[in-house]
Amino acid sequence: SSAALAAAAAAAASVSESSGGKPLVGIIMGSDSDLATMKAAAAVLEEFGVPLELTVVSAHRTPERMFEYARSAHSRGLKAIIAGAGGAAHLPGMVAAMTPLPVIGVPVKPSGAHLDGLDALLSIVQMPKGVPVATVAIGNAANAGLLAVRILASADPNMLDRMLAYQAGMTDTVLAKAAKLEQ
Ligand code: RP5
Repeated sequence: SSAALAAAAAAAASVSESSGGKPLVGIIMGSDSDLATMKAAAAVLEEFGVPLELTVVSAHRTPERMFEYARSAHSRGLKAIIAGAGGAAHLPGMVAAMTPLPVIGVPVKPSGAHLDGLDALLSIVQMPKGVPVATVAIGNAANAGLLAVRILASADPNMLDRMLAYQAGMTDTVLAKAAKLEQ
């Protein structure tokens, strides 16, 4: 709902404020109905302390807003854009066409969709040579968040340390489970 989206956007803004920084990652989605999927990307960024912004930008319903968003993103200080959409999911590709920033596409499976998100996946992943979109699995917005963190980590030693700690934590969790199974 739009109330949920407003709450999520406000939470994103407060993360940015509390870290004293302008947003480094922009999360956009074609519809507020995508929020249930896309909030996982915001949760990852919040966990890593990455200032973010989050809003709805629709390629088909608000094309001029998409143009403005994509054109201004790099000069506003964003370092990466995560774009999610379902169905004929043109948002990530169109945004990638209008920004020099890395764009991560999230194929969203809208509820009640007939094609299970495969339409969105193919719309996002089949970009022509020259206009890349890093595409994650259908619905896997968490991985989009993690990829954005890795992009930031390539130029930020603190973020690199956090990613190393996250990976070590994952390894420990799996090893602990394996040890339990072996008992
Ligand atoms: C896409 O159509 C959106 O990204 C969403 O996944 C899907 C359905 O949107 P709504 O009709 O729920 O607004 O553009």
